[in-house]
Amino acid sequence: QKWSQMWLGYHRVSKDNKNWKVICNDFSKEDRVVNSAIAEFAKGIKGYFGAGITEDDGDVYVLEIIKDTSIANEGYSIKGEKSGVTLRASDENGVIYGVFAILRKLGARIRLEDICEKAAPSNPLRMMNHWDNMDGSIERGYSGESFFFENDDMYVDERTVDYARFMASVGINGIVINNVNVKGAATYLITDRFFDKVKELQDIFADYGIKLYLSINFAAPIELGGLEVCDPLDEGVIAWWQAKSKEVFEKLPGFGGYLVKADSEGRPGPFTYGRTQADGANMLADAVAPYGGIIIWRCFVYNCTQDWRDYKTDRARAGYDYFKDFDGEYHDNVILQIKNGPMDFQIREPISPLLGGLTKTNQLLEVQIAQEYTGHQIDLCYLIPMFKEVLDFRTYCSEENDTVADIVSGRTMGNKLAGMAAVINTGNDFNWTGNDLAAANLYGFGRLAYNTELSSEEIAREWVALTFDMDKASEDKLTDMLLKSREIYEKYTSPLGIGWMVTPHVHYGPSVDGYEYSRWGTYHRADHKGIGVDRSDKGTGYAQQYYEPNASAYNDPEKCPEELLLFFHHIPYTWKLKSGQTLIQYIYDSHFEGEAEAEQLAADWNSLKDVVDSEVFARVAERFELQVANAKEWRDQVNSYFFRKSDIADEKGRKIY
Ligand code: BDP
Repeated sequence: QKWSQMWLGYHRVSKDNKNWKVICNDFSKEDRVVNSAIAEFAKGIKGYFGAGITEDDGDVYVLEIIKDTSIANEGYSIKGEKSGVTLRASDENGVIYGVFAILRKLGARIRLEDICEKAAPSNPLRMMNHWDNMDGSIERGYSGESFFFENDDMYVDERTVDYARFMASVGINGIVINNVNVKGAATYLITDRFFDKVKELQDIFADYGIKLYLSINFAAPIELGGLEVCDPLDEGVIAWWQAKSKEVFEKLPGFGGYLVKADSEGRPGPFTYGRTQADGANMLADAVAPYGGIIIWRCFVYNCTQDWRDYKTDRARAGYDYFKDFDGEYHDNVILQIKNGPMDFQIREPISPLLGGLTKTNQLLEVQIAQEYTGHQIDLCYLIPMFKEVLDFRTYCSEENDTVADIVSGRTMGNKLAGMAAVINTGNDFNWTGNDLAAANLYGFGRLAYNTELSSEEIAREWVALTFDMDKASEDKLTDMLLKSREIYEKYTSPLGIGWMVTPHVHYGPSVDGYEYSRWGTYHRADHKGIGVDRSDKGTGYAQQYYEPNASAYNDPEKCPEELLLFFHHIPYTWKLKSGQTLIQYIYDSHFEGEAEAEQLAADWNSLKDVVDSEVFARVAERFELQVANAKEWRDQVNSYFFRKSDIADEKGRKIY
């Protein structure tokens, strides 16, 4: 094996090796996606049963694929009986997703006659964003190098095909292959220098029903076109993007569109010319509209050179402040991509007030499964429970259908351009995700984006059952470890929503004041009396960006959800929490507990030694050792820091340095 097959390992589940016949009604077996689906089915039954696909009748099982236009786009219905399974779908993606659904059931040892499922995607767009650079490095990558790029060049191989299989197996239908920070050679991805190679990759994706997208450089008219400016209202610039887009869509038929990070962290954008984000997005949108393309415009726009002395400037406000006023002005083929929180992928943040704050604009929720701030795929941190919280959040943007899930599925506004995107956690490591257990986030994001109703536990159970070949009790144990892991990570890192306190730039391990006196807008404002950022109406006013009753709840420390208390308020160490603990005691207790629970996770993993493949076991065990060391560091630095600031002793008399 050259690389892990993750959840598509198809380990043997039964001795019943009777062959299968595949019958296709109204779908052509020659269709590229249907063809991939059948090839996958063949792989699956070979692994699960040692069976094959046959043209013969006789004593065989039958997989019958039927075109049924009453089924929703990309949806499927699967129904089994003793003699085989019938799969109904209205389009090719429905066929491949249906086949993967059958394989999931078979892998979970469900009997043919018990297979019965009807599904339709919750979200029209289900995307992965690679932060892969063309030199092969990956921004915030913790799993090796890029499997698309190397030495400013692009390559396509068997691994890319496996990657597309993995993505299709969980319902991903769009992939942005390059980093949002588009520099150097990546600017040339939309030129002849790379069209052929991009096309090759696009063809592989197309075999699995996936559209390819590219991040573009807003300054491309200057860098590629030799223009003086990239002002979105300049006629030369408009003409340049129109001609360029015509070329791109001609060279790459079926291409999805552009993802744009503008005016953010040093990237060029419309602000340079006194233009708005809407001006920038709409100009590009018009250039790709004739070809059915879309513009995914990121809302991660903030001042990254602000003054920490200024208590009124608040990075959390920026997205809303920059984008809200133009609600209704973004063109129909623009979709704004909004990070789940207002800051940046911390272990705990409130939900971005832009989600639902916009009521006339297409919205794509952005989450990060690359564990930038959540343990670098060293520490175990199953993120699906966090994503569920985001999706379930009631924004109060309308009387009904007001959750984030409603907004990004298109239910709230009845729009078609809606969905979810994740910054992906893959690389060319043997196991794809650095930590073998981090694949649960890769699998989980896709499953959740396809069906936001699935619970974190259902997803974890599926992933465990498909990935490992072990007894029920061990499956339960591993599932339980995954489900607890986010809370554990939160406990030993930053308390009650304050975030940051990480080693600057690297973002792994503690450094309580690491970002405190810097320009990034990421502060905890701890002093000898208390900690937290006042974002109420007496502070930065961020809480007022929400609808009622959220705004009032966040505004009042008595009503604010406690897990977000320090995000919204500056709180004295002696403040009594609902549990009766003081804030300082909570900081001590949670850090001691979190570290102890990290040790328990490591012990639980060790108890699975005999039921897990020895190489997987060793790889993961090594990570848990590092996690425990990391948890100790966090515990000791955070506790010591706040002990020294507050001069209040731990009630339980534990050792604080
Ligand atoms: C931050 C990362 C940075 C990314 C940026 C982004 O630290 O590397 O470029 O987000 O989302 O989390 O653009």
